[in-house]
Amino acid sequence: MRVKEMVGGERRETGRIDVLPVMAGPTRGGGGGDDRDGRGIGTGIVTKTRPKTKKPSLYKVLILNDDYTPMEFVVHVLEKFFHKSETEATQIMLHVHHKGYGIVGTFTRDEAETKASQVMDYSKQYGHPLKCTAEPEGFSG
Ligand code: TYC
Repeated sequence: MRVKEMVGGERRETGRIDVLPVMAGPTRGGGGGDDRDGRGIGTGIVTKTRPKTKKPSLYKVLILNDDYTPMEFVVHVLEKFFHKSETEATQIMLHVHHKGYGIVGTFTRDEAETKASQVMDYSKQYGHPLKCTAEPEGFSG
């Protein structure tokens, strides 16, 4: 039975319900009556429902090289949107400058798409063509 489907949440419920037996001891007195099954009153099986959860799929955020965005601006973007230190931001920027692209971080789909849009909107505001994309983890083309 399908219960709930959420896109991009922290942890996604997949819809199946687990029924867990829970230990239950006698609830009254100490070994008094009988509930016709010989085990005494209050010894039935208690069940508890627990929705099965699944980790959300992850997305990589990449930045792409271009010939026009200033290096200092790329470093600034990595500090501002991805909380990189100046040293790490500079290393990532140089990697992208030489290799053409680089992974900046891994996020839920929603976070990754939001970061990519924020970076491109911000860069555009400053007149730079910096491109940033969100790709599913494991995607290689
Ligand atoms: N290639 C750019 C330059 O020489 C610098 C740059 C680095 C641009 C990384 C984009 O994602 C980028 N000014």
